[in-house]
Amino acid sequence: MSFFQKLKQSLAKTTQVLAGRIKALVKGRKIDDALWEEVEEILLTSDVGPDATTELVASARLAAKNGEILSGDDLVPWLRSAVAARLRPDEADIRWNAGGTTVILIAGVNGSGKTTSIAKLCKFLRARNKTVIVAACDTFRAAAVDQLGIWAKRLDVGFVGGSNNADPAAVAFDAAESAASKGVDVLIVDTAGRLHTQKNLMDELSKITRVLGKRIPGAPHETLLVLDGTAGQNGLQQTRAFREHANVTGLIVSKLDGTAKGGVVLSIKDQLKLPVKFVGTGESADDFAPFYADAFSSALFGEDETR
Ligand SMILES: Nc1nc2c(ncn2[C@@H]2O[C@H](COP(=O)(O)OP(=O)(O)OP(=O)(O)O)[C@@H](O)[C@H]2O)c(=O)[nH]1
Ligand SMILES: [Mg+2]
Repeated sequence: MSFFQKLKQSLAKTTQVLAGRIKALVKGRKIDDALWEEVEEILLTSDVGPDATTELVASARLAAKNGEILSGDDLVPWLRSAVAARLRPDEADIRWNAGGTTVILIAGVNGSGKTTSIAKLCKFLRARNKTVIVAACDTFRAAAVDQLGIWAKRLDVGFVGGSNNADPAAVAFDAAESAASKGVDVLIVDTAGRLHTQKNLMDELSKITRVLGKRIPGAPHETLLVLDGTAGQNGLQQTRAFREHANVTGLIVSKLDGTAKGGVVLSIKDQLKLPVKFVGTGESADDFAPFYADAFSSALFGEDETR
């Protein structure tokens, strides 16, 4: 199945609420104020967020006035392209380190999907012939190290892990050393889940960041925060907190398959001004898609791929 098909499938719940309800609402209906209010309510239900909702509805009203939206049936395709336009500047490839190993640090709250997203990223990179090492810096739990080790073996990537309770920053340094000396393309660093209120854990994240930069200039080149898509607006709060401690460069939104609020990606874009780089669409290593605004928007509205 293509990335697009998976994305579309994982957004099915959101599509049902969003496009499904809008389509049912506008069918054969005349465009009036009452209709716009209902459209607004549907967008908010899908977690599109107040700013994007207000702006989308205002531009749609204008488009209707200008004759670009003649009947209710024109509305869904119009929204699809308006949403794509809002998200488009968000498209982003990985920030590659042209001079050596690209280091990607993965952070987030407990259970957000960090380790699984790393497995997915490994598979994505291996399919592009990149060599990869993963570092298990979640050293508090032996199970966490094992979980990453098992994925590494399965996905044909290198693995660096410390002993139980090893200093996570020391493991990060060893991994950077190993990746740089072997000329590996990408090093992905897994970290323990943490809350912004846990000061020592946040300090530890800063320390891991510093140590990586000591061995590989400019590292980490990406610090990706994994946000659980089902957490809705809480995810926005978490991101703000993490940004105070780490130079977050982008987001992975996981578990889109488990929510009807996939519109949260628009809220993220409005409020955080951070690029969404990948989305998680299920529990297996294949359930992952790079973020492209047009594809996302088409999938969100249940339409076919536009390019
Ligand atoms: N449905 C679905 N489940 C997911 C997705 N990503 C992760 N999960 C599940 O979420 C749970 C937690 O995933 P992990 O990858 O272990 O999360 P983590 O952030 O590494 O967790 P900690 O290391 O404990 O903080 C697991 O049961 C995963 O299978 C996704 O995109 N969709
Ligand atoms: Mg983990």
